[in-house]
Amino acid sequence: MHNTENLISILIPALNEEAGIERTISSIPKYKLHELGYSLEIIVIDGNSTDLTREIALQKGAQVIVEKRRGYGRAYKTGFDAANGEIIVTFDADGTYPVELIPKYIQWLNEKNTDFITVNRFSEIEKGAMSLLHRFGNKILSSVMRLLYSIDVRDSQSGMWIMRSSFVKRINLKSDDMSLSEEIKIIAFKFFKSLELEGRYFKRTGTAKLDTIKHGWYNLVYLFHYKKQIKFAVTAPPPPEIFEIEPKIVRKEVR
Ligand SMILES: Nc1nc2c(ncn2[C@@H]2O[C@H](COP(=O)(O)OP(=O)(O)OP(=O)(O)O)[C@@H](O)[C@H]2O)c(=O)[nH]1
Ligand SMILES: [Mg+2]
Repeated sequence: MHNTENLISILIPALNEEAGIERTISSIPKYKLHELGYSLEIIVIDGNSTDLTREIALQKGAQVIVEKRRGYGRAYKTGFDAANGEIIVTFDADGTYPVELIPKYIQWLNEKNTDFITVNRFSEIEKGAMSLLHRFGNKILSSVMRLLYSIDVRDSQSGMWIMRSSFVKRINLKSDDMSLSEEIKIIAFKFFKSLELEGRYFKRTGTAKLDTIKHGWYNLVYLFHYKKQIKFAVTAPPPPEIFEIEPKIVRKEVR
């Protein structure tokens, strides 16, 4: 990963999302972001889909990386390694997240000098976008996360994040599964300057990859398990550049 100024990397994990990938990529406000002085790279991390996801993504101008190893978290770790932008934005390939708000979120990232922003889906949920069970499970996971880690996050499972590459370079992510979503927030809110902003959540296009009970339980257990891992979450900051070190002036008495 090298760092390119004014480049935004948009990362979209996708597993059999032929129904939603086109709309998701089309809804990215490319012109608005260009007006603000940014260029874009759109990277779809495809989990070896058996439908037309890859073909549609390429047609829409995205780069496609095939990550055969299963898992949402695995896909993101591969995507982070490939991203070249100084800002990284993530969301699902199913049309659920408020992609049209990216310029606003980037403004916040810059004005508040923030490392990581997560979007709260609960601020406005379209009818039918989240089942009662799903809502209940999300609330429990978020409450447990707040209690265990003393961080103020309402939506622990949101998958839309806006962050700096300098943040991504300094963190060690463990999870290969859906629990990567809570892990990245724990690290961001405990050790970096982070914000949770109002968002929206729309009804999904295509079929869910999430098994509510299985992933819900796994993510709950992960919150407890991660307590022992958190000490490995952040790597030391890079050493200061040589020119930042104050030169020592040694005076020799001249007789
Ligand atoms: N590459 C890759 N992508 C995945 C994998 N599992 C899920 N995804 C993608 O990750 C995103 C999140 O999965 P979803 O099924 O939408 O999970 P969710 O958002 O919690 O559930 P919904 O509210 O039903 O959308 C989607 O874009 C999926 O296609 C995987 O194993 N590999
Ligand atoms: Mg989704």
